[in-house]
Amino acid sequence: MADSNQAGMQTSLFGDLFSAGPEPPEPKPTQRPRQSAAQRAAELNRILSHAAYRYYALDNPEMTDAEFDRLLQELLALEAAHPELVSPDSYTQRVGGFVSEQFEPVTHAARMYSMDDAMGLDELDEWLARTDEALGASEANPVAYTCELKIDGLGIALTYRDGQFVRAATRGDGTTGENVTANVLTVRDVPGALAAAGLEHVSGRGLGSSVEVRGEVYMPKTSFVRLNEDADAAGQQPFANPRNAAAGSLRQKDPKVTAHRDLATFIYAVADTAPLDVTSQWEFLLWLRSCGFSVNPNAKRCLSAREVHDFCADALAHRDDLDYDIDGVVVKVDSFASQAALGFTARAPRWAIAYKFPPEEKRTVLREIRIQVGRTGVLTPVAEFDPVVVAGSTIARATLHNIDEVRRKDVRVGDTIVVHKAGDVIPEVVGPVTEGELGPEHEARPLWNMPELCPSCGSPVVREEGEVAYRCVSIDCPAQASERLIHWGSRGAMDIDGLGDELVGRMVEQGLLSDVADFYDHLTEDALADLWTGRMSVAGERIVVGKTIAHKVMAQVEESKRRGLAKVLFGLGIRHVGANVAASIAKSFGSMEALSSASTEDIAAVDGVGPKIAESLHEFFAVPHNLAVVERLREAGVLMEEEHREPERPQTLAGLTFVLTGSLESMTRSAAGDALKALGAKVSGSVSKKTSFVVAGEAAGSKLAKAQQLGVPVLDEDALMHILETGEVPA
Ligand code: 3B8
Repeated sequence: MADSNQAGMQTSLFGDLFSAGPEPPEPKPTQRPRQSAAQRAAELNRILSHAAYRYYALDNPEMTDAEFDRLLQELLALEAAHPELVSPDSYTQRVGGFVSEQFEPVTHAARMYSMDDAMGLDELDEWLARTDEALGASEANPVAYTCELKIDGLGIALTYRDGQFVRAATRGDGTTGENVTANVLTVRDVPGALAAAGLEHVSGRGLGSSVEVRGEVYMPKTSFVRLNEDADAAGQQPFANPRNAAAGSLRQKDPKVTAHRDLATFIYAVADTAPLDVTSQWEFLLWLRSCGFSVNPNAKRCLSAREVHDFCADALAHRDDLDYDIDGVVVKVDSFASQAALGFTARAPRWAIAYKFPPEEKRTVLREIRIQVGRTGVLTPVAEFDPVVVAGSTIARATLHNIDEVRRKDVRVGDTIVVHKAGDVIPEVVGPVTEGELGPEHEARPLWNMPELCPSCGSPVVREEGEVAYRCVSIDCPAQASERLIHWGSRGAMDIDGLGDELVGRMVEQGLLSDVADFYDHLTEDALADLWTGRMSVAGERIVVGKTIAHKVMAQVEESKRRGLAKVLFGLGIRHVGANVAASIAKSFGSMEALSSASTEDIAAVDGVGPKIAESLHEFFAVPHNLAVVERLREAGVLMEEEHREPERPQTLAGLTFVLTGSLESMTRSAAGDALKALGAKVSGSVSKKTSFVVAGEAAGSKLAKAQQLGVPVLDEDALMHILETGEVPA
């Protein structure tokens, strides 16, 4: 941590970047039918509990945060007016969150509270006034408040024993969380040990030299976008927002998967402040930094409501400049002594409040639901609406994912709709506006339906049992062909520069391309240049332009031959095979030859590859047309080996020939063969005098007999494992 950073925290590190803007509008209340207060409270409790379950336990919210907050506020107001309605099991008395059964439960050193929300600056002012009064503030002696950005991540508790990181747990229900230590170990900014500078300020007294710090785990927006691009390319469902992506990543059963996700933390609290020789939140943040934790630099110690307001306005104005989502500002009484004096209610500290930003939602008109045909033939409905500016950029379309989503949201062409950006990044349709006059208009519009024919090729569309997606299964659907070819040339795949969507579309239309091998054995520079010539009017230069572009594209095509197996595999657009999966597989098999003859089990044995992916690859290689395309790629000189096979093991078995027979317990024969080859050995299918060793598994037959007859040494599975581990053959 640099000293300049510490100094910078005295005044917001946003510095001059910030300028105060107009106050945000208050959210509008919704209309609803008359009900008794008790009925409404019961209903709100039911809705909120269900929504919280979807949000916390399933990572699959079905309500916007804004809607949730509004309902919670309504319940709080109702209970304030009718105190008899407050029961111990009311949602307002709960900390929120659920404990999942997948991970071992962990009891927090002290309850992890959540905070009360302030839904507008007025509510924030009320809280500030109340708190000032409770602490006996005066003009001469103002209360200091520390303002922090409210990170929209997942609450996490990190335990250090004797200065060493030993455990990480999610917030859970506030009392009990989930043990996610193995996954958090892969988060790069979580220190493995507390820095000595920090330990100097901890007395061993009372805490058994154990410290539990708290903060948020989040996924940077840029990493979230990349992750979703990969998911999309692999035909997988994208995450709705960075928070869900972080939750999904943190709750992976396999930490290796988490390790490939870019997660980060901001730490801001501790379970027990007593053993620390710091006396305020401000000093505490500095202490956290000196320990080596990531502490958000955009914090400020404020001495008046005015300063707190300015901080909130600055945060709102600059939220788009940050690479992580924030959903408000946390205002805390700075002094630990004052915090202790104020204490806690049943659900939250009295000394802190979460000022929530007004939701950035806009209204617009849904003009069309267009169908996009992807490279796997999936038909995706896309909402096309009048352009609106949301969270700093203009949006005009948003995916509706599938027909179920269209039905769930019940959007109809012509509706006035509410749109926002999920995670401040991805345009999303929230739903139709059905209040007032717009309600009957909405009801009068017809429901939208998936087309029965593919809009690109006119073939009938099918929906397989148990699948949400409708697909065009025609093999000569031009939309699919174009998408596949565009994908092949995309940056993560073969990286063929200059290959725009429009150009590919035209090449397909003109019959220059229909599959990826055509790039290498069919497409010619002249034919490509003719695309422009053919569209020529009278201007002679356009021929030259065509020739220049054609030359460049063909040079790129030639260059792309050397990208290697991982890129080829990803480029082929095999279902479920994203860039990361392709890289692991390429590394593990080394060649297309080895992969195409591998069994599903062999493939599934690769780190990070599940049975679904293995099955999909196996299916791909079972289709003759696909094999033919791969063969043509090979003949055209496209490299289908992975050159960077790391870690390269010493070739200690060079010159030796192995024959594998019978079935092995710990791996398949083919995987064992690859492992031997990785050490430089040759693997043969038949035993001869030249065979160095025969490895005999269970139920070995004629090959074992032949080996014994020829006097070829026979090894059992244990001996094989020893060779694979050490790289050495028995004397
Ligand atoms: C007390 C203090 C909860 C929180 C807190 O960025 C408490 O301080 C809390 F009971 O949840 N999301 C923050 C953030 C969250 C909390 C906090 N400070 N900066 C956040």
